[in-house]
Amino acid sequence: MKNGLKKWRLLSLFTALAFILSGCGEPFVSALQPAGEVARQQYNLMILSAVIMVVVIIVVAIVYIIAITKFRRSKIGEDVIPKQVEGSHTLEIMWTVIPIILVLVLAVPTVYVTFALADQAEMEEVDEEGNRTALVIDVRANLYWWEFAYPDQGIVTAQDLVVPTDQNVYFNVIGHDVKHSFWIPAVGGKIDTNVENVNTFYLNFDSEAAENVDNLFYGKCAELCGPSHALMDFKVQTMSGDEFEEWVTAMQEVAEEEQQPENELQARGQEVYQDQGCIGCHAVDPTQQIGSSTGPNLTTFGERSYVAGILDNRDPDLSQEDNIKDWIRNSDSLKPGNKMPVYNEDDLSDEDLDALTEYLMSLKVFSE
Ligand code: HEC
Ligand SMILES: [Cu+2]
Repeated sequence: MKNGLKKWRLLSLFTALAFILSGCGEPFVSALQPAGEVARQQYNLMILSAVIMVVVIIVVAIVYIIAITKFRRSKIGEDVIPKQVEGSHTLEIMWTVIPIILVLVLAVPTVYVTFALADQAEMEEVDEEGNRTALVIDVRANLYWWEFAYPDQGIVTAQDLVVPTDQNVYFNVIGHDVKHSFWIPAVGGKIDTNVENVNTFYLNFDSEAAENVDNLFYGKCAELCGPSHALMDFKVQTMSGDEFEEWVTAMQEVAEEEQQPENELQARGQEVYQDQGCIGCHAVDPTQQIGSSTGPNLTTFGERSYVAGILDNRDPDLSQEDNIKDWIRNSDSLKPGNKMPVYNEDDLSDEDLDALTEYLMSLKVFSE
């Protein structure tokens, strides 16, 4: 009975694990389906070390099984002492040399790739006019949202990182409040976003792999940072180099010519936005300095795939409109401990919420 119970427990543990791990296989968030050169090199290292470990385990298990079956007392007799191998030169050389070879096979590519991926010389390269040629993005992690600035382009966005495919993209990462970690599992990383220093690394996004996932990768905070750590998600929108240039231009144009409401409802929503003090924490100007507002920049909010990184706008059962209203009314229960106030019916009437939502959905720069 006791034995049966134990087995049953083990079985349920494996069942639960199988369920949990089956969530890891999605190509937009799986480190096991690398979607760029950096991820591929990291993946190869993982496979190499896993293979070496498995080979070692198999060899040791075989030797162990031989030892306990072949040399059983019941088999070879009570008083027999098998041949002793103490001091055997051949054996000692074997179990010294083989591990050294294995460690070298593991160490050489690991050190090589580590240094290659840490090489940021390209980040300093400039063209004849002295402009940096590589794309550099500043990342600032906040409890529990992400801000992305393009210093050479003079624009800022949040929650949805926008990047071109098939080129190296350099990241300077910092944390605003506590330590977080910037991780796009399918594309590489992770890297700590420290409060006291800037960390730098690069990634590249493969256009074919990006097409496979509808140009949307998932990013995560990978350092336990507070009650909503698991909800500190961001998304990565990928596009071709040319399209990216167009996106940058569109962003820069919005900065010069503010987004204007297109109808009465949106205009009413914009008023509500100002009256309610949303503007105190959220900019709708893409040229705001990184870190200058206490909430995500909303210039491209209408184009985001998710609200607050967690409510899927593409969900057929819930529209973007529902998600926005849900967030404004219940942000605290959706993301416990986040820094946005909750607006209930006393603060914000249903009519005002309708208008406000309409206005927020109209905040677009690229897709019309
Ligand atoms: C005290 C500052 C503050 C005020 C005031 C505030 N917010 Fe926020 N808001 C935040 C923060 C911080 C977040 C990010 C929350 C998170 O994801 O952890 C946020 C997130 C959001 C998001 C999701 C953004 C995204 O990119 O997905 C929306 C939409 C939003 N706020 C709308 C509003 C509206 C509308 C108002 C006014 C009625 C408002 N906020 C007032 C701080 C504020
Ligand atoms: Cu975190």
